[in-house]
Formats: sequence, C-alpha cells, structure tokens
Amino acid sequence: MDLSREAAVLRETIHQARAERRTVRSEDLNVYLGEAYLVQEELGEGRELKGYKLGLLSPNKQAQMGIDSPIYGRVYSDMLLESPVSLGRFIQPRLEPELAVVLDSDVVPRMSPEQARAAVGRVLLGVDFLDSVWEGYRFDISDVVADNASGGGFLLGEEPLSAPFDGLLQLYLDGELLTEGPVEALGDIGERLSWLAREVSGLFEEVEGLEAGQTIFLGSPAAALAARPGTLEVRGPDDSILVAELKE
Ligand code: 0L1
Ligand code: MG
Repeated sequence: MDLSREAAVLRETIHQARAERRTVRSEDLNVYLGEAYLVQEELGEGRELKGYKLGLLSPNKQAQMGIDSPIYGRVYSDMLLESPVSLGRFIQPRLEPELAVVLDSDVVPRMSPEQARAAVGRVLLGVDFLDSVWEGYRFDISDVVADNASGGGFLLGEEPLSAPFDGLLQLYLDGELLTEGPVEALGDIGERLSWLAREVSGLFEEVEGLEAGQTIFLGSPAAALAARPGTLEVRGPDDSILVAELKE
C-alpha cells in the first residue's frame, strides 16, 4: 500500500535520524495510527523478525497520548543483545525492567486469552533498552509507533520463571534501586497476547498472529530510566535475577 505524503516524510525522517544516530524534532505531521504501523513495518524491511514488544501499558500514559490500548513494536534479531552492552550503539537509551514470554505454539487471531496463555512456553526476565529518534522523547502517538515504539534493544534472562508471576520488577544500577513496579500492572498475559495477535493480523494480511518461537516483551510496570554505564541488575518474581554490564 502506498504511504501518504506525510507518512513518507515521517518514514524518511526516522530512517535518516537512525542512520546518522541523531535526534530530531517531531513535526506534527498528523499521520494516522494505522499508517504509522505501516511506516514501522517498512522501516524494518530486510531484518529478521524475532517477536514484538508491548509499550505504553499504563492507562495514564495512554490517556496522555490519546489512546486507550497499548502500542506494539517489532523485535528484530539484531536487537537481541548480550552482556556487555555498549550504550554507544544507541541514540538516547533508557532502561525498563520487563517480563518476556517465548511462545511454544502459534497464537492466531480470535484465540481466547486462555488459549493464548496455553501457547506460552517460557516466561523470562527482560530489559527493554528504549531508544528514540525524537528529541527528549517528545513525540505524538504516530511518531513513536512509526519509530518502532522506541525499540532499541533487549536483554533476556536465562532461567525460566515459575508461576505465580507476581511481586515487583526492580531495576538496579551499581547496587542502587532506580526504578520498580508491580508485575500485576502488566495485565493478564493471555489477554495481552490475544490482543497482539489480533492487532498484527488486522493490519498486515500476510501475518497470521504470533508464531511459535517468537519472543514477546510484555512491557514495563516501572518508569523508564536514562541508561548509563555500570552493572545492571533486574530482579523479579521467583527470586529471579538478570545481571549485565553496560559500557560507554
Ligand atoms: O516500551 C515502552 O513502554 C515505550 C513505548 C514508547 C514510549 C516511550 O518511548 O516512552
Ligand atoms: Mg518497554
């Protein structure tokens, strides 16, 4: 499908800013949300899709952005990182503690939340390295969706977590607790997955929901925090811990 002139400008703006690793000011192009997702997809052309991320989970943040559901971005193979992580690869990185699921079987549109939940293989700790081309993270909803929901990179924990998935998700840097939030704020995993399967299929005819093997980052219940070098620890349910080194 051809993009409108405004959406094509948005795509080029993001493409250039990412290529030159610099920020840019939002221009109020008034691209509608569906087209912003098309821009997101076009900007990922040629990269290997490994899953999705959910963002803007909190109803307060959604209301500020004029939406009433989360957004999603795409997770490509080059975004799955390992320690040590060099922060120099990003433009203006921020960190969020998250949970992620790896799917054992497909989640097709119209599956019930219970069926979607049954498709979950492993639940893992994760870190979302947000990165945005938009100066100071000032954007409208279409800007941020087109820019892959500020998707920069991700870390995944190694040990699968056991239910119940409750308590806190906490992020420490050099031993200092910097941000945290309740796992409960992530919402029901089955509902999130069945929603996401419907959304990706509704917009892209060639996509039949979510596929076995894909990793879905479920979003964060904690405020994002500017990244800096140091020892990163994420602590979560079941005494789980993910440790990584962040370098300049
Ligand atoms: O992962 C997220 O929840 C962030 C989505 C985009 C909004 C932002 O960059 O803060
Ligand atoms: Mg996130």
